[in-house]
Amino acid sequence: MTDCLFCRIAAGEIPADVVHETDTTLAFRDITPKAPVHVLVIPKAHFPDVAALAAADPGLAGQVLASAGAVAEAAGLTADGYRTIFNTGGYGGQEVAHVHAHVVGGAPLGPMLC
Ligand code: DGP
Repeated sequence: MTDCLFCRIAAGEIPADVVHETDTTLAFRDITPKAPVHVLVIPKAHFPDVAALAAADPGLAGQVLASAGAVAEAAGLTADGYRTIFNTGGYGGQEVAHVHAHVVGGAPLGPMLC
């Protein structure tokens, strides 16, 4: 989708601080981090939210989760713990309608939401 911000990042049209990439997924630092480590993991293909992704392509949903785990491992988050969040829709606080996992950690998170 040419009008989708994260599709444009996946296509390399908009710069991002990429920390992990596979054939099907991309992980890059959030532009407004809410924690010392705050990375977004997306499928390169466009799906509006996690429910749509899981319904259409469960294998790709698993690849997004695996990439989130790889990001956490590479960032050194696994010993102390971290959070993986999928916001969905307006009440869920989703601002970008291209499914993305927030991987946040590096400090105690308490009740913080992305
Ligand atoms: P959500 O509210 O769950 O849709 O999260 C969207 C996140 O995307 C938000 O934390 C800020 C981040 N974001 C928005 N625009 C950009 C951008 O252009 N680049 C990067 N790296 N992150 C962005």
